[in-house]
Amino acid sequence: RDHNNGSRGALIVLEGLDRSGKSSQCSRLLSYLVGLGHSAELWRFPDRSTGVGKIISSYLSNNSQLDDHTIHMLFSANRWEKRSLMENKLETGTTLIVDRYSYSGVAFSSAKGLHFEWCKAPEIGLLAPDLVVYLDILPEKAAERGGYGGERYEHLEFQKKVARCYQVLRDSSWEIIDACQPIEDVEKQLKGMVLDCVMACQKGKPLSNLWP
Ligand code: 2DT
Ligand code: MG
Repeated sequence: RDHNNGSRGALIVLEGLDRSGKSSQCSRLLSYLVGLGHSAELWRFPDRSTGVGKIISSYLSNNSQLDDHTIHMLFSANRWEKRSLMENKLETGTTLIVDRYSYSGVAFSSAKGLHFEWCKAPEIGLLAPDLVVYLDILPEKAAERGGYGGERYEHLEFQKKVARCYQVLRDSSWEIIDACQPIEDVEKQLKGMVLDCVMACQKGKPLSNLWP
């Protein structure tokens, strides 16, 4: 089955601290949508496969050092280099489930002390998500889950700052899910929100740009 009928796909973004469950929920969502006959893909930022992505990856694994402003702009550039493909996919009916987006960009860089509005500026003109879901978890709870890798930013003290920056960034359009619930409960709530969003986009909700 193909529910597409010439309508556009939805841009769905999951945000949250490290270990909040974004990646597992993204893959569950993908199987769910594909199972329903929708055209859907799972994307993530940073996309480490591109040239810019490789520089970012080396920075995150502490194999290189970069000025905070410089790496901020590279994260943004990494979204810009995917923008036209993203628009194309959406317009041809593919729904994109995206693991982190501009909100991570602003939250993580402003957590280092960079100016909030300065951090938002390079994101202007990227595609605005149709749905942003924040998987809400206390930094302490996320840390208790274990499994922080050795990457830059994967430390409780920094994650606490990131959590505060996400609070500043979040607006009334975001959906918030308590990520401390059992994984199946999170999944169930997420599926409902995502399906509503996919339907709204099929019915002609227009694409727009950041920041709305
Ligand atoms: P993953 O662990 O999800 O691969 O993320 N980050 C991410 C930023 O600082 N700026 C951004 O624009 C994005 C998308 C969050 C790797 C780390 O990179 C951070 C965690
Ligand atoms: Mg990580």
